[in-house]
Amino acid sequence: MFARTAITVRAAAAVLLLALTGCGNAPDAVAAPGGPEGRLTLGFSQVGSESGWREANTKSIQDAAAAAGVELLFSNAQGSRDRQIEAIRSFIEQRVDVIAFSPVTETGWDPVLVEAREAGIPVILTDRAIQTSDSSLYRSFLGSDFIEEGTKAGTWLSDLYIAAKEPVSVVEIRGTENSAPAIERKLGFGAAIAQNPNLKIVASATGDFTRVGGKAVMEDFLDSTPDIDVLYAHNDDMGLGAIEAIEEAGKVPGKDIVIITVDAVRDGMQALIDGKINYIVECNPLLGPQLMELAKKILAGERVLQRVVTEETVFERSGALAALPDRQY
Ligand code: GYE
Repeated sequence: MFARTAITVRAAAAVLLLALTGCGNAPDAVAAPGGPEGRLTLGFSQVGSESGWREANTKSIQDAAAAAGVELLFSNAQGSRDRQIEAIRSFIEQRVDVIAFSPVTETGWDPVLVEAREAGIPVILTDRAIQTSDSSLYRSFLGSDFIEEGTKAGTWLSDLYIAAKEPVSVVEIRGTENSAPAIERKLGFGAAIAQNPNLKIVASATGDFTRVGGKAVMEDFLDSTPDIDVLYAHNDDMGLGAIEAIEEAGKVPGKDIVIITVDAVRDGMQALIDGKINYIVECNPLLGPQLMELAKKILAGERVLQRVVTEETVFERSGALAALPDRQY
């Protein structure tokens, strides 16, 4: 279903999917929640703890479960797909009411999701999508539109260099290989900067969404690539790691090299205020309350949308200054 030959194909498929499903799945029979005192039991497999975004996401899910009276079985896969599959199997064995997970990579999920379906346990994807030919393997996917995030980053950059007379060298630090956000943030960005023929991606490598990874990749880029004008990092943490490398190389981040990141976590926003990052595309990690609501609705046999997109904005310095004091993450 997730063909990516062109963004338009994907968008059209999404519209078609909504039309075919009539904006949601058929309701299931009402199941009796099986946790202590009849509470809903939710098994959640988290990607890991690679970034500030992930920490905020974990806290949001744990807080929302407590507030909603949901019995949460939380498992951290530390970046391993195999560990996520094991966690999902153990949730099936424990006969939880609902399984939710944030898939570390896009592929390889069908067999374990078939097992969940055979056990009659509904699955919700949060944050990241999967590639599957059978979209009935999950009931809903709650998370950001990563193509849109990449598009916002690329459009801002295209506009910034609208009057450029010379080629602009862009380096890219990608997220975890084969993860939905890394694939789609690249796609959206690439399509948007194609509008400005002066912009060229001269180097691209993965920093695995971590600060350490971002720093190491930027060190390599600074050694191997002359005259870098722009850095596009797929998250704040990798951008912050890259900033360390840039400063250690005697350059001024935000001035000698224009920096764009995604997430808008507190440390990223502070770097934007300090002039070290120039533009941040927001990615909202506070998915917990919506996840609890979806789980309860599914269990009550209500219809839910198969795709729930989170609302997000973008920040330049002035916006970051205004938003930071009230920021939860
Ligand atoms: O942007 C990054 C994290 O999947 C949206 O994963 C998430 C991404 C987020 O580690 O910081």
